[in-house]
Amino acid sequence: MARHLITSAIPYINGIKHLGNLVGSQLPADLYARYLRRRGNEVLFLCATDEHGTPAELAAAKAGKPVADYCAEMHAVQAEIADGFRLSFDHFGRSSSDQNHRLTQHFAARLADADLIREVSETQMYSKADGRFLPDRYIEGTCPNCGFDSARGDQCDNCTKQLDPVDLINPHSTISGSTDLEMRETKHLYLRQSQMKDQLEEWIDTREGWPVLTTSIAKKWLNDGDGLQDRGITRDLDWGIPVKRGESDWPGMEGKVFYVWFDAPIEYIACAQEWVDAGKGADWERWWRTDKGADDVTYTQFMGKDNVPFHTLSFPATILGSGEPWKLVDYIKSFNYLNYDGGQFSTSRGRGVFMDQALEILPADYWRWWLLSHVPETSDSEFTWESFQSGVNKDLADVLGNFVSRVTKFCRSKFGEVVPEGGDLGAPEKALIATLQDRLTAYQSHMDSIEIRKAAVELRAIWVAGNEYLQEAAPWSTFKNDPEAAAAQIRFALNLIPFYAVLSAPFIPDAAARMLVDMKADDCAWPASVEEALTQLKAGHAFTVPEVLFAKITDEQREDWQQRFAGKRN
Ligand code: B3M
Ligand code: ZN
Repeated sequence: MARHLITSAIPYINGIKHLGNLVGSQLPADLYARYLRRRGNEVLFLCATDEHGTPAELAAAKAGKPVADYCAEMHAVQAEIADGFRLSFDHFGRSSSDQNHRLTQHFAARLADADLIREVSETQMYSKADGRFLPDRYIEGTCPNCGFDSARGDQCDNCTKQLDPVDLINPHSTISGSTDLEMRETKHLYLRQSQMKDQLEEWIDTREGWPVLTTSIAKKWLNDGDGLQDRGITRDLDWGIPVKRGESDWPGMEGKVFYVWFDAPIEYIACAQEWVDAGKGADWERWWRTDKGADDVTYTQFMGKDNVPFHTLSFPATILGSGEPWKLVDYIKSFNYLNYDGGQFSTSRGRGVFMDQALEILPADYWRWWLLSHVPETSDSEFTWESFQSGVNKDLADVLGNFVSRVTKFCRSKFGEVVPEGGDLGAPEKALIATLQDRLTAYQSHMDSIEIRKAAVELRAIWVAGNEYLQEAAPWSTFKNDPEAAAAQIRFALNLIPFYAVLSAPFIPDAAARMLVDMKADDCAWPASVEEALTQLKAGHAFTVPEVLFAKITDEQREDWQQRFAGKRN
């Protein structure tokens, strides 16, 4: 049994995420995890909340709560919503866990021992109005690289360049808006990434078949200007992981914490420890330590493109620099952005659909199907209500749902809720089996290579093929002259239902589960041969006609939602 470690970028704790966030990491990661499990692999699928840094502090301040309380509450909220979307994490951890504190401090010690950390006395932006230093999101200004006017202190969201607050043009405090900023002396730790440039570049150059989006971003920052820059990994903040060298104090670093982007990826490892400590697993090292069996593991990470520099450069620098046998990522699947109805999703302006709202109006499968079949894989893509309505109504209701309903209802009316006796498979059935065998092979190969849109197209074609068969075989006509032949057609068509359910489960797990339960076929395995799979339900096997699997979205609903989500949440 092959072993797969899968991580999704860990969402910031600072509020409920929108559908653009969901489709950029957690949802495709879940699709892949569900697929690999169904194919019989051993999978460890991890995600967590990213609880440190300025996003957490700012959000807690806005909510008027102590940061620790705010994080605990929001973690529970995000966990519940993840559950609602059926994200099948083996563990949903917290970057503020004790495990991550210890591990982050451990990595810092190893890097310092390897002479990969230097202490820098530098001047940082200090706001007199706010009485504090302004790291990262506490400061915004114009990006020196692309001119975007709301670049943050640590990164430009427009061009993905990693920044330092002092790089920004026309900076201002995001707490008070004050531009009365001055440079004050403070001491920080820097990770000497520049020392590791060649090692990182060699590692990236030897990765096979990585998406261009991933490698091009990595190469860009490796060779940008003077090459890979050292990165500050500490901050003047209250909330975070205290700067320590292992268990020892770090003289001069009192009262400082590690930069959120230093400890967040380490949480991928700490999360596996949390998973064990929560009693859900027995051994985390066989997933993460190459000296303890993890070299047999295939490790795939999922993330939006803005997160790529941290996963191709900073985190590998931490891992490689430690000199310890940690597992490095094998494949990074990165995504472009999903836009919303002619603009961008906006958390601050409440523009677009947020995860909690989505589940209030429709079941998870509807969203999963549309989002995954429109995932921004090769370019940015756009959510429009028209496209969503048409995806749900045509693909789910008219094609898959309708097939299941026609077949089961016709059977019930003529033969009862039981698979009928009938003749052998004829030429049309054998032709469909051959078509489906080819399509299954294509579907598997797209899923194996995580080409999600292609996989969705293939899955839909598999559903369509069943509808076309039904249309041509027309058992309702056959029945008039030859009830036995009609019975054989229906028996064959009934067998397509569990087959569809198993193949569709990674995309639409709830509907798939219902189909299997109603067909009393919940022990169905991934099909090795289509012919075998389609003769599994024998004559005499009882089933229940499923409830309507997918309700159509009406024009009225669509218009109503379009207005409701146009902006100004709260
Ligand atoms: N929390 C950014 C984001 O949510 C960040 C990802 C961390 S992955 C280690 O987009
Ligand atoms: Zn920029």
